[in-house]
Amino acid sequence: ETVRIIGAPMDYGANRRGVDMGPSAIRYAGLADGLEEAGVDPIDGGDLLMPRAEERDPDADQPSRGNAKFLREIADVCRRLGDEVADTIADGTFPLVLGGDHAVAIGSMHGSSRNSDLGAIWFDAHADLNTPGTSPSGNVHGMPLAAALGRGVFGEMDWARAPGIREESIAYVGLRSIDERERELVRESEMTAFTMADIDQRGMTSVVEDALAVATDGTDGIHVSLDLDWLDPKAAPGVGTPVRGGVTYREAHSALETVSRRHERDGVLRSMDVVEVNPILDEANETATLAAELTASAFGKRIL
Ligand code: DIR
Ligand code: MN
Ligand code: MN
Ligand code: MN
Repeated sequence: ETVRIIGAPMDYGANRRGVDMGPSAIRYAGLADGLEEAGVDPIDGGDLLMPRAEERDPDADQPSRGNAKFLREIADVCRRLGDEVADTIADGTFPLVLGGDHAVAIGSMHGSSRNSDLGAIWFDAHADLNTPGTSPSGNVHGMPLAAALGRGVFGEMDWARAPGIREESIAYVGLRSIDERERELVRESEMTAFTMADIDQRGMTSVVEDALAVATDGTDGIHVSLDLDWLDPKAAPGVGTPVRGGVTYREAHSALETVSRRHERDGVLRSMDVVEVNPILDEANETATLAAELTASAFGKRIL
């Protein structure tokens, strides 16, 4: 299969600068070689162009912006990214989106679900269910799932709801940091939430098999969104919002190998994001290297 790498060097959605260098760092860490070793054919679609955050006003006025920062800039990038993801799929190619902060997932899920029912697996420490009205931080990287599900009002980005995504087809894996307003939503929603405690009790492979069952049930394919802060900060120090008690290096590989085994069997994977790598906060590009390795695992790279 052919994988098209789409760089989305966006850092409007996180309050730490540097995540815009993620796509460069992940490429430098050997992403294309890893994908070739996994047996897929990578092509590099380059990076989406966007203004630097310093050139823009995070609080520019627009109706129903709430406290969301850079909403206009994020809307512009996500609209273009959505089109590129949809075109990539229409060409019979797999879109692999490199962030940038997690707000890019608004674009990738919109593009990936335009003509089909899409499930999603959210590998993240966080629930990403805040809205411009509820977010404690105003950072849109904590809101992409709310936007994709049509929850909350996102100013002029009122198109953000991903057309083919339903709550019951979404599974979280590895949750451990949830804001007060999000906790209620996760409990009440029809989404399936596997927390770190579930991984402790049941092991990663079994949890991810269940997450795959949720995301593939009644859908045409799945989106995998991999936020590197899912991992423990010891394994992935280069992220803006580290949370201790995360997934280990081996558990992470096991999770993505489980996804790839299912994909090899019945081609379930439709699109993927790899987000939140921040090279400024990293140690010798370790987190970008891990991001590249985990992506290769998702596409079938094995030890033997
Ligand atoms: C936090 C952080 N819940 C927020 N979210 C992150 O700002 O809404 N998501 N880092 O991955
Ligand atoms: Mn996230
Ligand atoms: Mn359908
Ligand atoms: Mn996160």
